[in-house]
Amino acid sequence: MSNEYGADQIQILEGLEAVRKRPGMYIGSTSERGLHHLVYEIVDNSIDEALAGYCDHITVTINEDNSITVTDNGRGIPVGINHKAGIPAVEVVFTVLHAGGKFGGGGYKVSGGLHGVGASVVNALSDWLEVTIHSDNGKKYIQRYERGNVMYPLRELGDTNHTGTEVTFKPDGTIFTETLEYNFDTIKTRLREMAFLTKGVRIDLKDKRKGIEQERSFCYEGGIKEYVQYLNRSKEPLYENIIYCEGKKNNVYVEVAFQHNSSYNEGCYSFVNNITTPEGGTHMTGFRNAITKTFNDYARNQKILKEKESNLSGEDIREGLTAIISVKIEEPQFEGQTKQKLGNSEARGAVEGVVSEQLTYFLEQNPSVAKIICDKALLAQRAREAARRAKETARKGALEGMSLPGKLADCSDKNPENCEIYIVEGDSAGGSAKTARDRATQAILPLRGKILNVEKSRLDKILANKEIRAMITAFGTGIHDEFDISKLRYHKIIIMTDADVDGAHISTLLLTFFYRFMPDLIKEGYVYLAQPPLYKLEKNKKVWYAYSDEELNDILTEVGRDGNNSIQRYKGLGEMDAEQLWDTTMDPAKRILHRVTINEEQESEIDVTFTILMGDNVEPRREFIEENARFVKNLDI
Ligand code: TTJ
Repeated sequence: MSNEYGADQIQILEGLEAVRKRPGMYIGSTSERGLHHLVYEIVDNSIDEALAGYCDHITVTINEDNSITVTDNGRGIPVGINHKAGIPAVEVVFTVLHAGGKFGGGGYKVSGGLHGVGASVVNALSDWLEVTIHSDNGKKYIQRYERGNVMYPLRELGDTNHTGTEVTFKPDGTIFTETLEYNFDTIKTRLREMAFLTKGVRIDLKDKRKGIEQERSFCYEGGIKEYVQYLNRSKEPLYENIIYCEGKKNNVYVEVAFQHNSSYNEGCYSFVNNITTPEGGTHMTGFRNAITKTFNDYARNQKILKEKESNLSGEDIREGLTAIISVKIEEPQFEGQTKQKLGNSEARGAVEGVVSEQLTYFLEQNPSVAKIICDKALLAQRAREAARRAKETARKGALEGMSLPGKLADCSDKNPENCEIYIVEGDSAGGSAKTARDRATQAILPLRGKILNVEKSRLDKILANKEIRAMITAFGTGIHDEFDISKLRYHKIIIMTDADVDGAHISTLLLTFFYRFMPDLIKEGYVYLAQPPLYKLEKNKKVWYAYSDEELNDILTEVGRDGNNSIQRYKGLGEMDAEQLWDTTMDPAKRILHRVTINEEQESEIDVTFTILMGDNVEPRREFIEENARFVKNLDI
């Protein structure tokens, strides 16, 4: 098959009616997430052009009316007549389903996961869409569509002195009924990721909406090497080099970059054709196999590992490792329930081969870096031994059922679906909560003081911590590989802390622990934050509670601002008696709970969020807090 693909090579499939009838089938959902997928879908086309080597500048504009404009300086979508369809190729791209993605070999198309469905899907789900092409024949062309329908034949608009494509679309409000408003930060994060994954391409993002105008620009000559540097920006790298391997095997193009930092967490992220694969897959397996084998071989050869010592485990080598694994493959197969796992077996061999070969060479050339990594892994191995013993004790305890923590006031109902556990800051608030609770369904676990920061401790120390052990035994699920959601003893885990900065900090420490040790607890929606009131207002023996300044104002407006008002600002949960605590924060009929969720598409950002908020590195922390008005940005609280 030749690499020249023009007007004729587009296969023609279905009509757009099906897309409008069942939009979820094509873009996952019609929520805010689906709305944003429209943008990525269009940008993917320009990225493909960049990967083909013909485009190095892409702009994305959020217009005042929440329509989106994407431009690139590529070759321009072909305007010649497609002979199968008898219409210009560009019209096929926008009106025929599946036309955009599969040109049949000759290039790595971004296609898979939830997107890769093609520009016609975006067109079908838009109120209107306009495409302008600066063709290499020196002419400019335009066409407009409304809800997928052609408004007029492709129109020539005179001369042009450059090439490129410009698309503007306005999502259809009858399809996207939840929201039509774009989120600058969401798009920003995705475009930054795309820029890291496509080295050398400049992506500009502009928000033109009144009052919130802003601009960002991303361009990384170093590609995924710079991505690793970015992910480690708030950490302490163990060596200067970012190790980089690149090559092509089995028709799979492989790129890997990594660097260790002084933390104890692994942050490895994998991509296929620029699409994130949160569940990994064959490319990730190939990478892991390669580094495990290569480091063990090296450590044995250099006698860093003594004859009697057992091999370093993969986990030991990945302690504190930040890595990006990016493969480009012609026909990616996605597996798993959510299609987020790469299945192509040739990718395993390709990554394993490229990494083993080039890493072996790198270690020979850089013995001091090799030594640092081996030493870190050896320490990890020893700590893991100690942790295994601690875990064993913890697990035995849990199995024998004798070890529910002493401070836990358990509920009497034994059906987890009915049960909730309140994790409460401080013994005094814990006491009130124990008095206030519904004993049948609500358990209370008071925690003393600040809880251990799991970002800064090794496993053995974490598992020796009393508060941590109390939570693990109370939940019943176990941790890490042994985590078993079916053993969860409460279907609501509710963090209840003071409504101040310290309370927020404790909530973050707890969420960090959950995220690192029992991530599915958060991912499957079992974790909540309670919202205690900020104010109590009394007037003529009647009582109101306000959960925000705004609400207090509303209540004051309603009851009148006069001398009979007595307003109390709660400084902490401890200031409420049991009855008040029940009324305001614990009564299932009245309380406000916020479910904690994770956006899996942005997991690399969550990791950074935790590190910045928890770390000692003051500068990025201040920057982060200044840049993000909301508390923990990537946990949608
Ligand atoms: C196709 O083969 C001939 C040369 O150009 C190729 C092409 O289609 N390039 C291309 C498409 N560049 N940019 C696009 C594109 C850009 C946007 C914003 C939207 C869409 C659907 C395609």
